[in-house]
Amino acid sequence: MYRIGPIGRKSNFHSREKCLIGLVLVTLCFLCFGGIFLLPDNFGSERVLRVYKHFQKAGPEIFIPAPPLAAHASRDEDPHIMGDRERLQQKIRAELGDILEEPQAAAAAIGVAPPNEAADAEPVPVAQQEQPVEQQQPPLAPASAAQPDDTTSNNNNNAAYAASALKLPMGMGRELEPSMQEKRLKVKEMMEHAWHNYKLYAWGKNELRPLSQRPHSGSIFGSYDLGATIVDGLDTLYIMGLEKEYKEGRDWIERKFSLDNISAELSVFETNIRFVGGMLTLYAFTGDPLYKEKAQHIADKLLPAFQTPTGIPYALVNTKTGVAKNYGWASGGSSILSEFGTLHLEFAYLSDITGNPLYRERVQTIRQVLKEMEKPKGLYPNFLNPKTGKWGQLHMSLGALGDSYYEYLLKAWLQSGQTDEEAREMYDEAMLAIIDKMVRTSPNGLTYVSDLKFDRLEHKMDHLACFSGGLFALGAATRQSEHTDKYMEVGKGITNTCHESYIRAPTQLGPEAFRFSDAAEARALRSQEKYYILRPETFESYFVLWRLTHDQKYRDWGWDAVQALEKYCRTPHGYCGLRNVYQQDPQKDDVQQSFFLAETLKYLYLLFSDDSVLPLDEWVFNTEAHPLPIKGANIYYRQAPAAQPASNVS
Ligand code: DMJ
Repeated sequence: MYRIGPIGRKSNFHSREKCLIGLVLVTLCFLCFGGIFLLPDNFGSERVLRVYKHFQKAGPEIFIPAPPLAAHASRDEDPHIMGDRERLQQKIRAELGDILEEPQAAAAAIGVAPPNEAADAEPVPVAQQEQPVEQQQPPLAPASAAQPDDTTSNNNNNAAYAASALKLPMGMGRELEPSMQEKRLKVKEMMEHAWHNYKLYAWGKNELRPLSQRPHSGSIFGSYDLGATIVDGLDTLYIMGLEKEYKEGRDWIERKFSLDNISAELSVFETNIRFVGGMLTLYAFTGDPLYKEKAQHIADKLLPAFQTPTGIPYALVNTKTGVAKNYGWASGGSSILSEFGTLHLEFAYLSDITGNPLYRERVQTIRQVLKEMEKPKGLYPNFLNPKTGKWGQLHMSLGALGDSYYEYLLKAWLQSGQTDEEAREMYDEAMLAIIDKMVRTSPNGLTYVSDLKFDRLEHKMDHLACFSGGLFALGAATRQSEHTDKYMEVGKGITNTCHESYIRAPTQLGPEAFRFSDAAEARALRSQEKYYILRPETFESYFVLWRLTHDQKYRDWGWDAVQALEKYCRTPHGYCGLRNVYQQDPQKDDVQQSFFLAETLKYLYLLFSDDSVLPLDEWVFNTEAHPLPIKGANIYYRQAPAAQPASNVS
């Protein structure tokens, strides 16, 4: 590409001057125009303006009372719904006072707030949140007892309409015994520390370098201003009741977040789990249409990657040109199982809230390809060529390159309200093959899951595979079958082994990968496996096992980890990973990963919260720990009232 330099350019002072004058005039106009919008508070009565704004937001419902709720959502039957509505009504009463007496009375009489008003209502103040859960969040009925159609009927949108007016209360949770409350508050303080330093030194960039006190541009999202830490961390702020910080993040997303006009080569997988997943959770929590729009905007940018002969997407897509490709290093142009197999939850939910079936169709195609493929020994290799539809190298793993594919099989079934039987069957088949061919016990009785390369077991476990303790246990807890006990035994065993990998290091933090040999058990042997980058997987399993067993040891292990994070990873300006967990005084890596805010701190916080905070029979966590609602069991599912034709974006 050639550019004409200053010497070759014809000088033209007249047009430059004209440009300058034009610029000055445009700036002046802009200032006058802006002034008009800044002034209203100063003229006329503020009260009139407030009423005007409320009328604008509320729409016709403010005059026409909302229709009655579906039977199952009545005040008497569902105290969970009642609690939320009462809070919303209180909020509206406090805000509007005498101004809108009549419509409010009408809305209150039928037990529902005017929907648009409620959708825009401020979150419940943090001070009100630490109430006994009996008054706040009694659990909903399990999936089997729920009636999804009541909230999604096309003929009568009333229930869906009511659901969209609901907001998950911020910072919810039962009053805890003082020691647990203290632990929970400690994790919250860690989140504040991570967030405030990101805000101070890297706001709008993707991640923070705490030691250098500047943005981390080498992250997977590069130096583009995508605010990865904001989008990834926002639901954690919401759950913790960090209202001011949450609002800052929401505001940034509204004003700044867009993939238009940037030419970034994005990972389909990472963008999906962090950005689409993050936005979807925020939409479920708040009903704020901003998040639904953003989720769809991002997903649409990923769609060109699915244009392959098989429908298996490429790994990378350019947001401007739509050109997609795979990583050069991935087995002869293959796509990666853990990447193309970890889209299902987000795309299926996106179809349901937008009414556009396209997203679900895309992931269903992936499911069908995988279902019909012949599986060597019943296992899924990590690589699949999207053009030929053939497996690449026969490497199998529950760690890197494989992990979350298996996770999404179980979770797609859970998300569907346990109706997607195909997903559960595929999960059971895969996990039984893994137990048979890859799960092993060390001479000293530690259960681990090896990688399998062709016919050879590599007795090594990635830190990434530590999530599978929780996955096996969740599989056991959600269906009673002949495999239940085995799943639970393996789940507990793997979680115990991951804990061992932590406590065998002087830092009490686990390495990136650990091996089992005559020389060592649950220990990294190679220097490039000794780092810890603030990963969440072990804590994720502690959290799931705690919820399922209430065995105190999982909370104790989590608390030990909090102390280790504080001792070794905390710096005055955020949290860093470690280069070698086996050193007494390890060097820090100068990166505060966005998943530290999205996952690590969230799982630790939930570990010390009571079971009513995001109960596992109402929420399913995507692989980046963004909770998504379970269909039919969760009033925040917010399904769109009517299906629309497939968009032509593809
Ligand atoms: C996260 O981005 C997700 O959990 C992903 O599935 C794998 N690894 C990282 C955190 O370790």
